[in-house]
Amino acid sequence: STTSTQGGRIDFENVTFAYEGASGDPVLKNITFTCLPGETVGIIGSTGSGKSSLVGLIPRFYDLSSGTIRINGEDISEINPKALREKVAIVPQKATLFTGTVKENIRWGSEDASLEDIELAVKMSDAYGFISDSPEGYDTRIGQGGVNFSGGQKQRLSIARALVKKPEILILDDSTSAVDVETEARIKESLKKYAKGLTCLLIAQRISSVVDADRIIVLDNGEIVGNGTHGDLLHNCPTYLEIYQS
Ligand code: DGT
Repeated sequence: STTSTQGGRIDFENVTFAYEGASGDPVLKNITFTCLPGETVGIIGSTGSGKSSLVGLIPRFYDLSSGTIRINGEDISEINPKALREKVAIVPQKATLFTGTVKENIRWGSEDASLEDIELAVKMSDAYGFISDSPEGYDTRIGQGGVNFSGGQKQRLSIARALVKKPEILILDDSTSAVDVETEARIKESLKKYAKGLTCLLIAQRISSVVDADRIIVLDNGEIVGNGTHGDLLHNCPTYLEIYQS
């Protein structure tokens, strides 16, 4: 069995964005790019370059100052919030788990997910091992703030929570920063295998997390300064080369 294989197309058209009340330059300037259904697109750039702000616009955490974002051709400002939530799953930088069981935490927001859906989601996020190692399995209680889980385990649980929704678009905002390189590779492998058509946006700090993406978008100070494969960017994007060599 697989999760949703219908990936979503994303189009940013001349998107400019400033936080409400903030003065100075907008955080994102004239952003234009497309992600095709099923593509994995990395987003890289220094701290404060606008990566989290950019992906936060897709589930409409914030309103654009100007420009348009489309999902499968439809302007996101015209998609009803519930439908948008079903299409786009975002795993934020800081995983937020609540006191409750593992199962409740994974099901949060997708209450009718079957045990089978949950099982597939935890397999894809590489959480199956530590959940089944625990005597209470899915009924293991998560303490306040998830104190009884490591940072990497919490990230894997929140990736499972996103996957169980069977989204068309999965956004991982630096969501594997606390897992080791082997685990990260396993998660990417199983996403490729089980969530074939899923469109993935992957914010990363380390280049190694995005080298094998179909494309990588490079942000610098709120602007796109590169958009291509790892090989392309090494040749034609000084900012990328700089991150690579740092
Ligand atoms: P990171 O996560 O440290 O790698 O940085 P990015 O690339 O994800 O950047 P981002 O989008 O968090 O921040 C871009 C700029 O926007 C930066 O100057 C900080 C500012 N900013 C971020 N969040 C907010 C917010 O909630 N309100 C205001 N006024 N400014 C914000």
